[in-house]
Amino acid sequence: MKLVQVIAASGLALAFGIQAQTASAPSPADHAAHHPPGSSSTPATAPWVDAEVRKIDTGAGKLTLRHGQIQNLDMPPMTMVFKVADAKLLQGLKEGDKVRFTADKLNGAYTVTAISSTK
Ligand SMILES: [Cu+2]
Repeated sequence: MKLVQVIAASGLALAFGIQAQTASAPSPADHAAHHPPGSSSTPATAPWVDAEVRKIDTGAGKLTLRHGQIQNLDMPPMTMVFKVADAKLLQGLKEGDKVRFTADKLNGAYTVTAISSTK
């Protein structure tokens, strides 16, 4: 009985490829989400990062964030200035707000592509 199960499992693993052997619960969609391509052409998959708003410059479309690790940009926690993809993203934000945001490198500039207050 046990041998039959092992054989069946091996068959499954072969059918689904090598990855099925290493993952206890294979889920191709989730797996892909944890490994974004890392290119700047995929802002939709950028992970949310916790941050605190330090400064807002609505006129210039910039804001200063004290942010945590940004995995898709391979950036450690720091305080820095970001451009915003759309000035509308700054609406409703104020200095000292706790936020979550996604960022990407667009046209060579670190840019906030989405941001929301976490209060
Ligand atoms: Cu940074």
